[in-house]
Amino acid sequence: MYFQLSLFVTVMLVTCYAQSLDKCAGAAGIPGTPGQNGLPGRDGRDGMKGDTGVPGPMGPPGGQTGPPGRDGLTGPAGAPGLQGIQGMKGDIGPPGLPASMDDELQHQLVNMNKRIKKLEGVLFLDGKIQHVEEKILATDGKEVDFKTSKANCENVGGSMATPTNADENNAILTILKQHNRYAYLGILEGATPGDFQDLDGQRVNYTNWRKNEPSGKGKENCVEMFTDGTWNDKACNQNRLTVCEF
Ligand SMILES: [Ca+2]
Repeated sequence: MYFQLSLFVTVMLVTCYAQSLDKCAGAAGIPGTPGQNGLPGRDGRDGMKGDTGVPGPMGPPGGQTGPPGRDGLTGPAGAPGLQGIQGMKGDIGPPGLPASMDDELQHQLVNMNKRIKKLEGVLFLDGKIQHVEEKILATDGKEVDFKTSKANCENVGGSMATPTNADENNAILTILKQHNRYAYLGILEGATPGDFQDLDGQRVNYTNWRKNEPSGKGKENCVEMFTDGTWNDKACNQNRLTVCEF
């Protein structure tokens, strides 16, 4: 601005000098004050759209949780659990019909009895068993000592044959004759020599000793039956035919 004002005064002085010295006698006026700045111009038009910027850095951990994933495959079966506590005892059921009044049960019992008798007949016919009253006698055909013979009979639910009368003695004798062997009986000598007892410890009432037997005087604690049905006291370690009663 100052430069423009100086230039203006200089031009006026030169002009005056060129026309006439009289007409340029007055002094130059005081320069006016600078004008005020104009108003700001209007906004220009929008420029062109810029390029897409580079992706920003990954955010800090702890962002929002994503949606749940799908269910995984079924795992192997677990170990069995502990056994539960035993349940309470149930109530007593209603009273049943007395067996004597149950016609169906009675019918079945009669048929079962008939069936058993038939089977006994088959076994007797084949020489497999002897029976006296309710007692059935049979052998496994093996000759063993007293202890083994006793165990063999008990293992099949019976006991060593122990005759309590002549009929039972004869039934055992029939088996001995079939095999032509002697057999131990279910009788043992007690603590007192000559005191022979059955395997329940009861003194035997029926005996069939051979003449001059028993002769062991406490040294022969077992009893064997000969093939004529008579008895003899004998050591227990001999091998004799096993005959059991059921
Ligand atoms: Ca003897």
